Amino acid sequence: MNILLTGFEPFGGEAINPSWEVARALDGELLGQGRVHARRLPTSFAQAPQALRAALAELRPGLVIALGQATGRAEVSIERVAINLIDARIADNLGQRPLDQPVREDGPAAFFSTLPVQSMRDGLRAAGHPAGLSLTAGAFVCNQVFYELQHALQGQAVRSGFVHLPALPQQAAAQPSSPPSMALSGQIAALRLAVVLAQSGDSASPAGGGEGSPIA
Ligand code: PCA
Repeated sequence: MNILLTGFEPFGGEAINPSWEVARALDGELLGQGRVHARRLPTSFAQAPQALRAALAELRPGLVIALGQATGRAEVSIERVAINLIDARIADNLGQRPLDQPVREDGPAAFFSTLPVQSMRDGLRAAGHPAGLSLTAGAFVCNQVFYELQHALQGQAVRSGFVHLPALPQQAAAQPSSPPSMALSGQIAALRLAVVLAQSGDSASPAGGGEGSPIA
């Protein structure tokens, strides 16, 4: 089985993005039932969905976890819901700042993650990795990619979802407010385990969002 792990290029004037550093560190690893394939997505509303769809078509993955950076979060943040809204707080890497638009004109208001989000959180915490569930991936490029991912795979027995990562220590140190951070080695270890945890457990959320059956 192919496992697709995506990360984003740096954005917002920063030189590094932990999401891509984590994805590329795990590229090629055999984890659980599959092999990780890392792909870097542009932090661009115009380009990211196309790059995501190209990776899905190329790899036909059995599991997809998209990663992004969320400065200010203190834990590995497992997203539960993608919303049909783009409302950019800052410009993307092509200078675009769309406001109050749907991701897809014809799409539903939201999609749930089909990852086993609770058992991923519990397994990460039991192994000593700070982790939690989040009810919003924001309204920037990460949420757009999460929404497009769930839209592309709806009705398929492929688990998919999104995980936001804290800033790296050097990113936090460069900001006057010193937001929370997590070392890259800790982020990599947490995601290595998260990829394994995502392959077992029950993916059906109480609100109904998953296929419900573990990956064989
Ligand atoms: N984080 C941004 C986009 C790219 C990234 O890593 C977000 O949370 O939308």
